[in-house]
Amino acid sequence: MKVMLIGRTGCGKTTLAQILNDEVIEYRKTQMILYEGEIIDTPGEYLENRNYYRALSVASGDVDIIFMLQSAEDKESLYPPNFTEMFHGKTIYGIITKTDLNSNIERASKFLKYSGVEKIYAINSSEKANIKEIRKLLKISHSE
Ligand SMILES: Nc1nc2c(ncn2[C@@H]2O[C@H](COP(=O)(O)OP(=O)(O)O)[C@@H](O)[C@H]2O)c(=O)[nH]1
Ligand SMILES: [Mg+2]
Repeated sequence: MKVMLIGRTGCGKTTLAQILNDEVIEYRKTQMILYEGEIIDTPGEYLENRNYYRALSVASGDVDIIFMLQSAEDKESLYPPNFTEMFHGKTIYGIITKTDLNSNIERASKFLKYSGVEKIYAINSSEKANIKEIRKLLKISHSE
C-alpha cells in the first residue's frame, strides 16, 4: 500500500513517516516530495500555498491511501472545505497528531471533518499504541 502524507509544516508528517519506516526519529525539514519506501512525504508548503495543489494531486496519482494530518495543537486548519474532493477515488484517513501535548483532539477532528474526512485516528510520536492501528491500515507487517 502506498500512502501520501499531507499537512502543514510541523504537524508531524516526517516523524510519522520515520516511525512507519522504523527510522531513527530526528528533525529534518522536508523541502520536496520525498518517496521513502511506500510512503510519500510532502512539504507543508504544498498545503499552505494553493498553487501547489496541482502538485499534490499529481503526486497522489499512484497512491492507495492519503493521510491528512492535523496537529491537535493547532488552533487553525489550512484545509479548505471539502479538500478531499480533490482526491476523489482515493481512500482518505484523517490523522490527528501530537495528542501528547496541550492539545484539543475534538477541535482537530472538526477541522478534518469540515475538509471532508470521514475516518479519523489520533496518534502521537511517543506512545505507539495507536500507531499499530495506522500500521494495520497500511498492512505493513512489523515485529513490534
Ligand atoms: N510532542 C510531540 N512532538 C511531535 C509529535 N510529532 C512530531 N513532533 C515534533 O514536531 C516537530 C515537527 O515534526 P515533523 O515530523 O518534522 O513535521 P512535518 O513538517 O509535518 O514533517 C518535530 O520537532 C517533531 O519532533 C508528537 O506526536 N508529539
Ligand atoms: Mg517534513
